[in-house]
Amino acid sequence: MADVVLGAQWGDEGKGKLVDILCDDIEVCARCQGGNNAGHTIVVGDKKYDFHMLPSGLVNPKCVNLVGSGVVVHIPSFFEELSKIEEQGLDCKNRLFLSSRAHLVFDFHQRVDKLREAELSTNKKSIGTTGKGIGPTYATKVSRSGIRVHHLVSDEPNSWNEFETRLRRLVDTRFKRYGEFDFDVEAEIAKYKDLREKIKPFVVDSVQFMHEALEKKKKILIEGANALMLDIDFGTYPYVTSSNTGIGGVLTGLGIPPQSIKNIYGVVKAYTTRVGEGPFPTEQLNEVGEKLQDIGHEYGVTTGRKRRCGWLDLVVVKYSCLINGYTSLNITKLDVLDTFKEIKVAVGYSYKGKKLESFPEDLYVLEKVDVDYVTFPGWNQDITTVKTYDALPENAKKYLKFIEDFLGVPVQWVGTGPGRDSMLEKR
Ligand code: 2SA
Ligand code: GDP
Ligand code: MG
Repeated sequence: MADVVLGAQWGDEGKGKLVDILCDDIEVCARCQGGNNAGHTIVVGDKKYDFHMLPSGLVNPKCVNLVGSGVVVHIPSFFEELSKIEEQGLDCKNRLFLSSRAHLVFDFHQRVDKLREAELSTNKKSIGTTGKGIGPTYATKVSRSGIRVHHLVSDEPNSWNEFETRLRRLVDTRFKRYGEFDFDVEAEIAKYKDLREKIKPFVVDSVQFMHEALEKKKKILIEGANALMLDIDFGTYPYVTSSNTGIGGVLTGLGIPPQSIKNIYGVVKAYTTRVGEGPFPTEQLNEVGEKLQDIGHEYGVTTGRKRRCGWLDLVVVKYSCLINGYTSLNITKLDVLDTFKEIKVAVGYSYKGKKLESFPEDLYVLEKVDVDYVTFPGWNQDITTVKTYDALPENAKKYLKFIEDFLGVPVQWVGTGPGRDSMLEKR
């Protein structure tokens, strides 16, 4: 059976930390979607690891890791990230694998990502992407002109010529669309001739890989990237990423049956953050937002951008629960609220004076909703040293109980600091 960790808001909830803690007991950790737009930080003692495309299970030396078929992979970044964590002391030999069906991100996809953003910015409509070529790669995938890992590594006769032809054709279509931007396709082809040999030992048929792991009853953990509100179908479209970041992406990105999934852990930050553009009803463009940003060190792991901050929005998280069916929750970064005298939580939206019954799909409406808040007294106490859930201040427990009751999903863990030890499990 497999357990799943998913982000319940707009990302950066602290998924990496939970994955790392769970991986203590896990044999296989798999990524199913996204690419190196993700940024999962793991703090172990005085070491800090930043994962982007590789699974966070690599921190546990006994855990085997898979980059699944739903992930889009920029191979130079794959090796860069691998070297970085190996330099930090992680031995990843023979325990990192890449799906042969994963689509490749090329440098031109990254160029196109930026060109498209520049084009949109003339109407003030840019998405605020990470510039990692994620959208353009999923676009080529869906338009059936993408290039997959097996196209690169195949030893079939003529396969290399086919790879070259595909790449030239793809770049040509982008030149036609955006004009001849500075990109040397022949140099890219030469680079991939080397990368082809280097990547081969990592490549597996991931359907077979996952099937065997399930059959051998291995303990599997699936690490979601980004979060539900960035889902291409259910997020705040078009201010989303280009993959299914919800539970659907777990199945389509790994090719496993739904019955193989046991627990679905939703990771919820005790407040809300968002990077990039798009509506954010509980955003606090004032000293509250600045305080959250400052105490929570809310900066993008991949781009270094400041994250926008606001109060916890339970309308968002409830919607996320409906879609992902979380079996339990990890409330993270509760310690960031330690010094707030009052803490607000959004519990409803109204539009033109009428309460909305469901999460609006229309951003025009979402941008204009009035938010109904419930206000809680703070606990004005440092909780980073608290060792058990029961020992949390009463006001903190009331806050957590309200979240649990509102969502109808149990809180299983509470994060009280960035380190591995700063996680309280409710028993
Ligand atoms: P993209 O690059 O096409 O996926 O961008 C589309 C939108 O998705 C958002 N997005 C993210 N939001 C939060 N965290 C992400 N990862 C990094 C992190 C972000 C960073 O962990 O901090 O470093 O800036 C992430 N990746 C994509 C993005 O902001 C766009 O709104
Ligand atoms: P992810 O993308 O969901 O894995 O989250 P990120 O790694 O992008 O951002 C979460 C940040 O918060 C990281 O810097 C974590 O080290 C940190 N973090 C995680 N949990 C906690 C917590 O409970 N308290 C505090 N103070 N920091 C945390
Ligand atoms: Mg992140």
